[in-house]
Amino acid sequence: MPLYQPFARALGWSEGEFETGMSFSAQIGTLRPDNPAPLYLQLQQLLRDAIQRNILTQDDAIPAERDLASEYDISRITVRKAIGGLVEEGLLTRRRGAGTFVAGRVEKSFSKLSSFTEDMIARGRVPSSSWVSRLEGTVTPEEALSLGLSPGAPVYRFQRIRYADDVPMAVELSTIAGYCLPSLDAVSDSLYAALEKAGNRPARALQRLRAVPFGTEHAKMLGVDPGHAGLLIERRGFLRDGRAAECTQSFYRGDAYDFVAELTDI
Ligand code: 16G
Repeated sequence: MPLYQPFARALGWSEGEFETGMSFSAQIGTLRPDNPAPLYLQLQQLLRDAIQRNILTQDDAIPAERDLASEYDISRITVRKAIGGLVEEGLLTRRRGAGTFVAGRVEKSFSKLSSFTEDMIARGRVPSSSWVSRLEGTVTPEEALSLGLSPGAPVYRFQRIRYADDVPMAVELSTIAGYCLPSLDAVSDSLYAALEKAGNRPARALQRLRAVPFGTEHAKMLGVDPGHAGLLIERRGFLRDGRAAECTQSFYRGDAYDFVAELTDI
């Protein structure tokens, strides 16, 4: 079997050397017969370690199910269970018609006023959402202060679980000033697309970020254990004329994101 390309790259080997090298199991390791752990967990651990040690890096392909099954001499069901678990964890991602790949962390710019949908598309991931709630109401005293609205002013509240390639990445709770959207139903896949259509997409935002352990409810929505590391980003978005449009709390999975910012000396 030709040398698995990502490993060859990690070793700094050239193209030609791919052809003569080791098998996938020789690179990421083999299952140990004396290990009492179930085989699927052992295979998961080998893949997890290889990702942590950068033997497998973002966008590297994982060999096909039948190839892994024959190489490790295990059933395809065992391979499927191992890979499925890592896909659920967000370490691997399935691309329809192309195979399974190392998902990598999402790099999110801290200096660009982008939406979740735009962030994911820019990284070749497929964004989607599921609705937790979608409500019309009037401002709470806290929202009135943070959005600069008068008591009794109408607002829309949207709570969504956000996915990338079907892996849950974040839970978001957005409060939008009533004058920014024509109706509750105006928002389908992307909130910013709906705001843009209404001519009310935020042009400026203030953000703050802090580390939070996920509580039971958010952990359940994101398929992680309670206490799992999370990042809470609060964004307050303003229209070009200075009026506040959005106040959103985004709870991101800490293991899925890297936040990057460009700093200059001016
Ligand atoms: C991002 C924004 C959030 C905004 C959402 C709109 C951060 C920290 N937060 O998650 O404030 O409401 O995108 O996304 O970037 P959408 O247009 O895909 O619904």
